[in-house]
Amino acid sequence: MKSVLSIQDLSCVGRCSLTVALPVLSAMGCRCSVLPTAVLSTHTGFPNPEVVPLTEQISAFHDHWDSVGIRFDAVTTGYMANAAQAEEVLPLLHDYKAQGSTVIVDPAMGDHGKLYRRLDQNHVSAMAKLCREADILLPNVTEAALLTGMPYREDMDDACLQMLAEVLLQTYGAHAVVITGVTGKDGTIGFYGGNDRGDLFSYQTPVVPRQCHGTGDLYTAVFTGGLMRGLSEYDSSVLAADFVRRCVAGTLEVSPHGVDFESQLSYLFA
Ligand code: PXL
Repeated sequence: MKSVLSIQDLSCVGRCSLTVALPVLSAMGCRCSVLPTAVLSTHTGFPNPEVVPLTEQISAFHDHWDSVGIRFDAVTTGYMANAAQAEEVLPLLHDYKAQGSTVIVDPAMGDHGKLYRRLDQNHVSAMAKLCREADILLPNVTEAALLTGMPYREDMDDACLQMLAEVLLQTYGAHAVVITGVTGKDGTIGFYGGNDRGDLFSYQTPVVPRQCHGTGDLYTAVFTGGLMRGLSEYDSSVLAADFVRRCVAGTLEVSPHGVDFESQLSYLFA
């Protein structure tokens, strides 16, 4: 059984980050371990959450796992509560990568052209350092723009997306980059990606016109599960995009509680 470590916050209410990664990766047959970098009463889409950062615990947990010889096939990162957390996660990614783990970084820090609440430019710089450790980078269009300094546009054409993907590959040195949440022409949504072998790839599926919270976290979890099954980056991305679409379509009420993925989990079983 493949083992995955998911490093991100535990938002107690609101279906994102670890409360999505854990059930999805379990459904996909992975042994999923977690490193909660912070505990929040809700994600930051709700007003005024209570936030308990666990910044000092990050290296302590890592040291303990090291001392008892714990290893992971893949290590994934997502939202960090502040820039200091990303700095703390950096040596951990470096070590696990050196031990042969596949490092997947979702630089979760914004959407629709804006940073999430409570985050600032320091956060972007700290996340950029994490991205340098990534084997695979999974930004959405907003994050790709923030990480490259290129202007954000809702409707990027293929030439623009190709440039974004190539600049990300060159700047961060990942083996593959998949830009998610790419809006296509005629009501479609999908991804645009590339890898260090020079392949470029994209995929579009009819959009379900609802803005749901936590879809990026869902995407990263399914993508990781796909990769652990031995699927290519492209096939893992298609699996993730189709699954997110299915969940959004099945979500009856758009709310900060995210998408109703639970009733769809059986589609991820082997
Ligand atoms: O889904 C991204 C995410 C994760 N965790 C927390 C968030 C957000 C987005 O707002 O606030 C705490």
